[in-house]
Amino acid sequence: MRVSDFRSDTVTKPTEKMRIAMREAVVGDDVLGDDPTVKELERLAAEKIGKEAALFVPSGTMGNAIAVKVWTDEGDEVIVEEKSHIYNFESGHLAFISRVIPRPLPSKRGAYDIGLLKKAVNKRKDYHVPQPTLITLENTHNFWGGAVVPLEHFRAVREVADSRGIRVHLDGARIFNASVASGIPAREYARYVDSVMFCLSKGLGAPIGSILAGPKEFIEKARWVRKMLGGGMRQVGVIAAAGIVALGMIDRLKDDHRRAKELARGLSKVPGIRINPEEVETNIIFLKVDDAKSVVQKLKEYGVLALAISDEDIRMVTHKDIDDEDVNRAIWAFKKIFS
Ligand code: TLP
Repeated sequence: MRVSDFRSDTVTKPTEKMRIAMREAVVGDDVLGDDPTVKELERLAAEKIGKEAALFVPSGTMGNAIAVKVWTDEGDEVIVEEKSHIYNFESGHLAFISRVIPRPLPSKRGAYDIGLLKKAVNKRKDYHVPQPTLITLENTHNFWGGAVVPLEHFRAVREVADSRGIRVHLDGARIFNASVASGIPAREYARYVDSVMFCLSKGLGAPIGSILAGPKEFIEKARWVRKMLGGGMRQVGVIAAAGIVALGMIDRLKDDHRRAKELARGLSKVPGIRINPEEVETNIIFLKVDDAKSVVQKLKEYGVLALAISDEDIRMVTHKDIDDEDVNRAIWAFKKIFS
């Protein structure tokens, strides 16, 4: 039976072009600085995102963890959005690796209330009080259902950060989804942040790997921290080669967005499922049902995989290995379950 895997856009298999590129990649020892394929990927990635330099890292989590470590000192405060991945889903590296205190703030679909943000950064300079040195943003915002955080919000956050000399890091795991959905180049979003992490291994289809980008001096320190965390990889050009191919796959994200919308529209007509298709902006959809776990279990019997995120929330993600037939099969399976 064909399996339609909507659990995440991380599940994509490498394309034929990627496999050929991987096989033919010219490699060297990247820890010693001589893997030409990695260097090429880092050059292309920095150019694409409009930053001075870039570093290839094994995962998005490591990219975010390195950024926090480089920008902060132990005991600093880091402002995070309350539903953000960096705060909720990265095994607590803020505390474990950087020893900083996260300050979660609420948001509207990933955009902070600027009044609250100002209040949070305008801390009394008093040695009782942890001082914020970093603000984090996430675009698209995963647990706000792939919401696109508007560019004006980036400008506003930059202004607040500058008023206190605070850094801004963007978890841009899916920044190209935001870019394709809004028509705004990814580098425009990146302009307003000091550093950005984006994933090659999600909608762009690479099997492994993310990019951390920022000023040259930041990336030099990041390389140091990556090694400390055991993320120095040797002949990793074999993987970077797939990453180079992935950078050429940005345009196809629009197909994922169209399919997510179609899926959401189809599901919104099924009694028992609560979803607003108007809120679906990119490739992630969240739907509410009475018992998410049992629905996900039944879906599996129809060859449809989804994730139960809470007792009543199911997340489904479209990606390059999901086609129109998979979308139709998923709608059909839900109809069966709820009939
Ligand atoms: N997200 C994964 C899971 O961890 C939830 C997914 O399936 O969506 N930032 C954001 C916004 C992410 O969504 C993810 C992964 C990461 C960072 C971490 O990337 P990896 O998995 O490469 O460490």
